[in-house]
Amino acid sequence: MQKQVSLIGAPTDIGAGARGASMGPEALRVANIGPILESHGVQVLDRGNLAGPSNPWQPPVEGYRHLPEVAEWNRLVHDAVYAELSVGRMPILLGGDHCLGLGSISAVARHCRDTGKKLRILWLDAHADFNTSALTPSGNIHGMPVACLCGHGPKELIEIGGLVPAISPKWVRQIGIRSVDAGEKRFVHEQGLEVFDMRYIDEMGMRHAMELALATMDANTHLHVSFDVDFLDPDIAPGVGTTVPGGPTYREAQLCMEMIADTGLMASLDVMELNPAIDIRNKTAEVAVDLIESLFGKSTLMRK
Ligand code: 4U7
Ligand code: MN
Ligand code: MN
Ligand code: MN
Repeated sequence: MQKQVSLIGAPTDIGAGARGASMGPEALRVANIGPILESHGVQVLDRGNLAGPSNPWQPPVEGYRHLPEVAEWNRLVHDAVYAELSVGRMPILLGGDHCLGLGSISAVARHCRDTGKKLRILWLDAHADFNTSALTPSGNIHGMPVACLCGHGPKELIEIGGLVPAISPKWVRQIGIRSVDAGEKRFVHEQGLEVFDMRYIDEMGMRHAMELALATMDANTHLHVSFDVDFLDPDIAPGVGTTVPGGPTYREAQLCMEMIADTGLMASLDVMELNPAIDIRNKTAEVAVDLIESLFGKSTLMRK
């Protein structure tokens, strides 16, 4: 059966430290995400954009910037993602900043509970996004979604998917990590997240990292990919608010996406943190769409 995909735009930078990720969904559409996926035999429905609170651009309060607005946006994302999964469609969340990974993945976790699927999450990012209000150097909630999903965060965020914690840290595989705050690092180790950082990828290669990251999946696995565009090296993807040098090259990123495609298990996707205000002629949006094509099997020509 033809794969049925729904695009959900979440135009906000409510959890970020720089303005502009709110323009991400439109930039991905301008880069032709819909038609390009259709050219790979996917049926695409663009659900348009969610409409949440505007960004008041206030300083953090008790360790969180814009907590009520972040909660509201995440509720909207949760409901939209859950609705698509419930009717058998594959949601692609077009961010928006990465705080919304919380709403998206809490919906996916709930769907997996409904259907008895085993959830695995690939978190492609320069950052671990495992801060809490006590650990965060910025108060920006886009640095906290993984911790919130694992039950470490404020009530209004951790309860969004109905069950606390929404996920176990054991279900998460992080790839491309190269910027983790001091307290956050201790917490990542303590909670036992599986992290394939850039040092690991340098030494062992992307292929080996992905083989291990994908190893425990089986036919009953729902694979969720949360793609923070700052995962990529800033040379190929300058259009993000929090660039960190030394990320995966174009070829390494392609291999990562191709190996995910080969599993045939990806059932939901977030494309986050693209910031067109910082981009150069939509180059980062285009590279993101190019990599998403590979996630949908673009490069399998030689294998079939
Ligand atoms: B992203 C940071 F301090 N760790 O918490 C923080 F370096 O979704 C960055 O991965 C978080 O882009 C980046 O503010 C969040 C910082
Ligand atoms: Mn992130
Ligand atoms: Mn990041
Ligand atoms: Mn970022």
